[in-house]
Amino acid sequence: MPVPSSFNDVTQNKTIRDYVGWAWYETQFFIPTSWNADKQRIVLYFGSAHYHACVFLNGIWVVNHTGGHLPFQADVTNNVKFSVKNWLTVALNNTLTHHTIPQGKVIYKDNPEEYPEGFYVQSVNFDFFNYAGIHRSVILYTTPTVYIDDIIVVTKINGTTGIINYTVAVNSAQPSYISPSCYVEVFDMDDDLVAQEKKCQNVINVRNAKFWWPIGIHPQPGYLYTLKVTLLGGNIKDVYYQTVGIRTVEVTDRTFLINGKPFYFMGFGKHEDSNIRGRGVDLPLIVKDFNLIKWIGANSFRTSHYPYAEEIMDQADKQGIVVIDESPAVGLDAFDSVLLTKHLQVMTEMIQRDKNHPSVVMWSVANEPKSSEPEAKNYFKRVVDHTKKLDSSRPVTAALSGPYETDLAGKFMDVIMQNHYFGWYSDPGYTQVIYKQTISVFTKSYEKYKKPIMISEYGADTVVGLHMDPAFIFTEDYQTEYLMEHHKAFDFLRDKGFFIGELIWNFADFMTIQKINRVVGNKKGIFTRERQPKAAAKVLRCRYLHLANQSTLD
Ligand code: E9O
Repeated sequence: MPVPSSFNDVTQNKTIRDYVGWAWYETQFFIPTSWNADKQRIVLYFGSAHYHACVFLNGIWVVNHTGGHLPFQADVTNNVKFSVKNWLTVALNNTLTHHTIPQGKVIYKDNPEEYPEGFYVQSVNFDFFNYAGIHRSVILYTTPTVYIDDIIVVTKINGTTGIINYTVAVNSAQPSYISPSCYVEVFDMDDDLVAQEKKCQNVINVRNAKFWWPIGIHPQPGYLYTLKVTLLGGNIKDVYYQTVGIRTVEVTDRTFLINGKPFYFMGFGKHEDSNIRGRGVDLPLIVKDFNLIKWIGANSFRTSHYPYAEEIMDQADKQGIVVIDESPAVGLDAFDSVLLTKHLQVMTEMIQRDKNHPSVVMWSVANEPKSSEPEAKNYFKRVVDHTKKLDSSRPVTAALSGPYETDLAGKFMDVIMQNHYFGWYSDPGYTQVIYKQTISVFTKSYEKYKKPIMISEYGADTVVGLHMDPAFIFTEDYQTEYLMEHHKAFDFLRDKGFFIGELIWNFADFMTIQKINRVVGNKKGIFTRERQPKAAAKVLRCRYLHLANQSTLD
């Protein structure tokens, strides 16, 4: 099996495509003997592996991880062999249950007259294919034995001064060591040194700073400084380069502010999904997607419905694309303490990984939970409290889809996101209902929550090449008309001042499980799965570029 990739679509074997259970990966590698001579700490790092992973090195267990979308690693200094082959073995299990995030259910069909012996299926609480495999790169890296374990950066702005609040965490593979000191330098994008400090925790002021701005409102979006952290003391030597975007995020009762300026989200819900590699990291695809985002004039996306690869987050930072970082908690339908513990854990891991990305302006804790269930109230209070405890610098949100009247989760959020499908899942074919229903639901929701509100999904399945006029569902003409009706309503709502964004469902067509309302996947893409534009892309491009022109800073 290639790594990184999903295993499902690489072979001609249906059993592998639809596989549920343990899958085994194995590979061999050599390590340079110089790593031994230098007494390096050797770490084995997985960008992600879906879903439960057990890792063995040379036959010895080294680490387990649960959850398919976040990294994990093991110190393998004492497990590796030099001069001879190393064997790396990974057992992966993609089974989803009531107590995994996201949830699923294994259904056994034990009627031998109707089903082959041992037949079972994996049902899932979500609308995308449960791709599995080692989805992101696996890396061996070294550090000195006393090393920089973590860096936390929070930025503020005071007039033209950028304020970088940083904390360096130092760790050691040896039980006792002399605590080193830190030397911290800040370089701008021309590699000029603009500030320096001597402590492992401090505040650095960057005068006349260039701030991190989203694309579309500033001529130089995505400005990044580099924090060079050096450990000093005895023969200790470790260096880490951490990029920093100086920006602030704030929420009032009706606006979303980046660097004190109102920000209007225009973009997409996306997926990590493509032909053959499934959810596996694919660098050309990442670059293509960012080029399409820029071509269409969008400024943001939501990592629906799980944290995306670090390569994607780095691109978002560099290109000034704003990200709503979503946890894998999609479609939760029960809220017990076992699930809660796992949900808190995944929030911890996600914030641990993504806290320093300036592009990440908001944490989305869930998508479409059954938030009218009585247990949802305490559950989401706990999830939001936990998230804010880990990161008080970003607002928290969730994509809600149930009736706002009975929703119990929204009151804990700083921003309300809602998914609505007027003229699609309700009143299909009748685009004339969209304007009124959209205005009505958002106006009333705002009255209930009194918080900034945005649409996090709206969309219509569209089979590329199908045309009909007057528009008919599934045609490109219907998707175009559907969008235009929504845009009229969004403009009305924008004028009211509390409506802060529009994210269309979806960026591109994507694969789902086989079911009778999905014709080889979900076709709500503005682009096809091959990343070619449907007719509606032109409408969207026209709108986004026009709106971006209106919000350009002087
Ligand atoms: C989640 C997303 O992953 N939201 C779904 C998307 C879809 O296309 C899916 O791909 O189905 C839409 C949920 C719609 C909820 C509203 C139902 C209203 C019934 C009348």
